Amino acid sequence: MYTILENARIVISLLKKHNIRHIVLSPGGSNIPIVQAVQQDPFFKCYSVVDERSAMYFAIGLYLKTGEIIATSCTSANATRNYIPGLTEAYYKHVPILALTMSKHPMYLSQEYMQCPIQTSLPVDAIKKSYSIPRIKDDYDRAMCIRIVNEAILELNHCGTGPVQLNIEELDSETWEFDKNAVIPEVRMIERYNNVKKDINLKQKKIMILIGENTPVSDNTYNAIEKFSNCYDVMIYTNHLSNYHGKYSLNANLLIGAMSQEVFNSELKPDILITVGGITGDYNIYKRLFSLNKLIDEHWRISEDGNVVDTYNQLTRIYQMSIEDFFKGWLDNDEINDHTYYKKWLLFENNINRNIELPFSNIYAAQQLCERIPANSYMNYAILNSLRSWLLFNIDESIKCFSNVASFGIDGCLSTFLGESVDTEELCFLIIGDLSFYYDMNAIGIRHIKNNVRILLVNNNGGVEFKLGNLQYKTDVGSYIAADNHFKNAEGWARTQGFDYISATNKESFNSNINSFLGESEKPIIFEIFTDPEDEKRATTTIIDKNRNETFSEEMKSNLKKSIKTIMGDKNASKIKDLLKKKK
Ligand SMILES: Cc1ncc(C[n+]2csc(CCOP(=O)(O)OP(=O)(O)O)c2C)c(N)n1
Repeated sequence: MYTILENARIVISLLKKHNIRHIVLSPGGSNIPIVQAVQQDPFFKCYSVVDERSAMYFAIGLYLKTGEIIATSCTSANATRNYIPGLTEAYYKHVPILALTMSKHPMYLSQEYMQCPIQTSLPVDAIKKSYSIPRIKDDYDRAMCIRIVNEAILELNHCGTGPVQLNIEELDSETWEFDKNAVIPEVRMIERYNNVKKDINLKQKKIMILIGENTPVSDNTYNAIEKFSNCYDVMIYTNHLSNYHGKYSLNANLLIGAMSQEVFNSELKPDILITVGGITGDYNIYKRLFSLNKLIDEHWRISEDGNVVDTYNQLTRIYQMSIEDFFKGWLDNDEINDHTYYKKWLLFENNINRNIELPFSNIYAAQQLCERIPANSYMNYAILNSLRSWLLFNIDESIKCFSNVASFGIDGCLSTFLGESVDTEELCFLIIGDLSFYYDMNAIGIRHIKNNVRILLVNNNGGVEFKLGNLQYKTDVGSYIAADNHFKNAEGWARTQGFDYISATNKESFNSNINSFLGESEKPIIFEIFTDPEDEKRATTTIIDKNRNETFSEEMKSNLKKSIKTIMGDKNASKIKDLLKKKK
């Protein structure tokens, strides 16, 4: 029998997994869910200390003798306050104590409700960090709880040891309630490593290395990743922002976007996901890898910050080290010949067709320009629609790409891009929508701008981002959400600031201006193209839909054929096939 509070049961589960067995308990009502669970479990060694001040000092003594992490648990109200003197001693003594505290639902705060002072307001020099977990109402709360409890425990000895608070929220009505069917759940443990221990046979695994936003890596790091990929069956998922082009890397954004989750799971899902670099800015791969349930065996995050960043809700290990050291650490004398997993990705990717008829749009511009952007240029994509449109296509490996995907603001795309452009003589391209451009338009007055600047301003009359789905069938999108009809054109402002200005309203005028845009110029250039939001939407659906069939697995294709034949008979099925061929 255990508490009905699932968040408390998750804490118990992870205390055991992380092998925290000494627990100092002070009496009270709010912490009954914890006390009831540990007192009946032989794994835990329980100590009863009435006075919380004494309990915390007692825990310090216990640590000094055992060298093990100590947990403590007290009730809410003033009990937590009495931890402060002991926690202060622990903080300056660097003693790893996990202080489990309890608090009421936040709605009661400052409402003259009983026993409800703020529980998470401990002094900055009493704990390294304070964490709090909510009551679990859905899968997202559960996922967050599991991550936070792991994180709190890992913080006890992260970059030096010290005390940490883990606060558990509850309702009074739940505190004394138990369920005889409740169990301590089996939950995912996250571990942190400071070096590589070869405790898993990676030769047997399908490994995906996912490289997020990244300034180009050093030669040493590049070589370490390449050598690692020779030893194991690796597929390196990149997009333009990864700035990485290796033997086993693939810009598979379109493939993943057109593929169903079902096919991804059965054909391309990795056993082990290794992530390096920053935010990917890539919703397509995010959608495939995030899951509330266990999707892959392991996710290892490699980062010198060692932070618990569980992007896909699958994190199992954090390697706090450089990317180079991590991959070098796993090197093996035997290279493999059969890169089956990577080849499977290639097979799907080779079916992708980017050479299709598209309406005049940002995606059309990307399709026409992607292979013509001169080698060694720099590119910046305004967030969301511009970035997404260009990730669908491949670009030359010598081109370095950036985007403000860290905080995803439309506010500074132009300024960031201009900052990049002043320190190089190479051509620098920005792809930007009208709201983002006009937001930051004063930046084109910056004195340092040079003639290497090329801005493709996609004026689709507001934020097309909000018109790509079906929102417009539910509410008025144009007036306030997408902010239509604000900005006419940039010509006057561009010329005033010494830019050359060219524009296009259709494919013909666009194509006829490409050479001027890509070529030498004495002035920086703004190329403003005027597109229709409906065409932008059509372009997005067209390129995804045309590639959807290509991302069916062979097995699914043959099952589909069989069921069509069963339903329609051989004759009709072949008629349909002919019709479809003609349509293509
Ligand atoms: C500073 C800031 N304000 C608001 C937003 C919300 N937002 C995201 S995309 C977008 C529309 C951008 O429109 P535009 O630049 O014209 O590009 P389009 O989607 O039309 O390609 C907005 C307002 C944001 N990301 N950052």
